[in-house]
Amino acid sequence: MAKFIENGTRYHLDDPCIAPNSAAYLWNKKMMLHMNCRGFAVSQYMDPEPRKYAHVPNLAAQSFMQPEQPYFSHHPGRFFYLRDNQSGEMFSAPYEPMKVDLDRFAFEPGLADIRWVVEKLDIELSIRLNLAVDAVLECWQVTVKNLSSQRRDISLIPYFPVGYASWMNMGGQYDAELNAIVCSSVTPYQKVTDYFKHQHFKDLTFLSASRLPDFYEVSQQAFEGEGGLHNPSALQQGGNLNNGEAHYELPAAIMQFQYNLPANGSDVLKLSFGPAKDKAEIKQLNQQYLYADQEPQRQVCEAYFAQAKGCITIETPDQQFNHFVNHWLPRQVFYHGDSQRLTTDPQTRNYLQDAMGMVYLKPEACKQALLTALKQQKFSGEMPDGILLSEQAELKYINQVPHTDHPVWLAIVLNAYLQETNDYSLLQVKLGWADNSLEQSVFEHVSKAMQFLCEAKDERGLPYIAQGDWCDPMNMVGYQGKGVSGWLAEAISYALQLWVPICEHLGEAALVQTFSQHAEQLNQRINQYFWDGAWYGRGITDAGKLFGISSDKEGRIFLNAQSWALLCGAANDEQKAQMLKAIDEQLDTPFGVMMSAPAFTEMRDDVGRVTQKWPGSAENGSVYNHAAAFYAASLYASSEGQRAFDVLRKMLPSNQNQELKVRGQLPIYLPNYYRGAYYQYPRTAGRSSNLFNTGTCAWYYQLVVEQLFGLRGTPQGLLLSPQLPDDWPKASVVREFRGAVFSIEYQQVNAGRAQPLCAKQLMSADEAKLTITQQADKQLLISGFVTGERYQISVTQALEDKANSAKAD
Ligand code: CEZ
Repeated sequence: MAKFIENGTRYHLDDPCIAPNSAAYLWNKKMMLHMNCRGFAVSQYMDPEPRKYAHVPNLAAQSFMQPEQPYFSHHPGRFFYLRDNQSGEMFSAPYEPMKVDLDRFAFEPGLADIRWVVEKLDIELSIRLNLAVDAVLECWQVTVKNLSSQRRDISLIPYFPVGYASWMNMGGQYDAELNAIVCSSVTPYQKVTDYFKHQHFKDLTFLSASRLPDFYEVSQQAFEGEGGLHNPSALQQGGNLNNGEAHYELPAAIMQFQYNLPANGSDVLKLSFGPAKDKAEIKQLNQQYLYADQEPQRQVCEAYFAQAKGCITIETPDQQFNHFVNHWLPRQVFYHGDSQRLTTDPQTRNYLQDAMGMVYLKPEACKQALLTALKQQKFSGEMPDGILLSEQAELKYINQVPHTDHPVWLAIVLNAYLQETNDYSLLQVKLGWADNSLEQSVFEHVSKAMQFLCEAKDERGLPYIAQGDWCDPMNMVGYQGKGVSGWLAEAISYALQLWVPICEHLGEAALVQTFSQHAEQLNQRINQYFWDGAWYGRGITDAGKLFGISSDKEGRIFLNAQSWALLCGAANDEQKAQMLKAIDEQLDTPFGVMMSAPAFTEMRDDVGRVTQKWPGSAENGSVYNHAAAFYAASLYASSEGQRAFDVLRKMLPSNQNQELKVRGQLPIYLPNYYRGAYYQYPRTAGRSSNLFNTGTCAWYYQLVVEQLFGLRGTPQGLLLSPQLPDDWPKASVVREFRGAVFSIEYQQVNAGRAQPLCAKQLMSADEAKLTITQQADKQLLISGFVTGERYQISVTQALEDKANSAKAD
């Protein structure tokens, strides 16, 4: 049975066929590896742009990370053949390429490594993979164990295909001095200038071993022969590898190690796999990682992943949720915040939201990201489409397409930072602009961004969409310069409302006035132009057509337009009830809430590229988790805690085989989407993209901390306003906040309590006393705490009160 093990820090999947594409990921600041349970791998490293060192067998364009990554029999991977030399019987681990039915299979991704245990023919292979922390290098350790009571003569054959690196030059051979198979290539180019640009490229891919191989092969074709990867010719009839080389032939790093193991005997083999510029670099990497004592490296690696620790540890009746929130969610948040998704020009909205996640792990990282972003702001207040992270970086792909939402995220992220840290001094930090050296404060920068948003509007006072807003591929609503975004109107209103209290805090009365007024006007216009009777439309096209409305056959309703109407307060109670009903009826599914429905099945050229995506995939009506997280945020903001939790909870697959099968993903990360089009394409509905790049995790973390457990910072202290699901009688958390530690026990009681929410400090003799004051019905303020202290609080909430909150039927 699939489950969490080791106190939730590791997952265990016991069948490679339940969710064949399920995977785990490892990364360091220089590389990323997406490792599938059956052995297929997608890896890339930064140089400075993303590059590969193991390729598919034909030349593919370098591209950004793709959802629903397809694997095929010759897909790059890391595989181990095992042959009993007496009987000739073979199997491969982890499962591919032979796909032999195994006696035991365990795929066990941990926080800092990935492990497999495979058993067949009375041989056990334990495989462990981690990445070097400071190099582009995979460190493998394989333990071969004879489980039988007889001596065994066996061959272990690691097979690491390197693939088609270049049409100009590629090959490979065994290098005795390095004890490595070294494959070389020349990255193809045609412009002379590229020759110079490519000088630093790591065009070698190597596999070095801690032990001399008995035989090796570098030509994939020679290895495979007529038998194919399922039964390679080179290993048939007890044959051994031919010590062949690859001369402008597909290279693969294949070594054969002979073992003569006594009963219960075992042996350990270490391997390093990765790219290098030259032999000297391979030598150095071998010394540092392969031959050196592994313990210190292992500790460095664990220390790196240990930074992925958030500000809350939870204990609820939902064990799977606990493991996810305590370990895997902060890990994913940290991955985004620390690696910038392995891009050199992250989209501005992604960069800022990823930084928002870091607020709860390492606020300093968020601060630095904000400063980096603001230095690239234009003097007009406009934000660029992407943030350049190095001098050589350039805006690529989607960042060359104008989107109009970027400034919005500044207020959202800065607000989160201030709430958590109370570090208002950040607002006074001065910095220049992309096109003007005048140094102005962070406060002035963001106010200008808000001003810019207020001004980029048409004659109705609605914000232009240009070639997209949050929804990247919604590129033809306004490409002629007229179309507007309903969602953006709401998002601007919301951002302004977050910014106003900050202006107030700084005593900027004139700005308070301007921005509040603009937000109010926007809310009124949102109702005037976008309300369609039971929900809000998504935008108005260049030709003046409102879309995302009941008369549309496809794309009738868009979730974001509803969520943000709640967030910005444009919707009144009656509208809210109607919207929730429409969402329940048209968007909700067992796998989460879809982003729009019905999914487009044909191009709508006044909406754009989004309508050309496969119905139910990505932005075309999938359960797009980032949008679902916005929805959850809007539900919490309007006191719909139970619904909000249901939305969050549905983002995680359960451990049941049936569910793992449908989702095709383990509950160790949030994917950017699950297939939607629930009514149109029921067979594929729920299938995960298995893409772990997503703004969802930052929002999810924030919602858990600030809304679910209701522990949000204010200038005065810690605001307590939980919204626990009804079926949790008890829960407890440890929350680190501004240098103090709060252990909080929650209890939900049924009847007859006068107060909907009350809290008291549980004190030991030497403890300093907190002040807990009632703010509103369901809000208490905790103040008077001291840095470095620990406090215990007990919170009681009345359930009956919650039952009265609005619920659409
Ligand atoms: O990319 C994401 C973007 O990284 O799509 C989100 C957007 O808010 C994020 O900034 C919603 O549009 O077709 C495209 O260009 C898409 O934009 C995708 O690349 C999309 C993918 O789902 C990848 O994560």
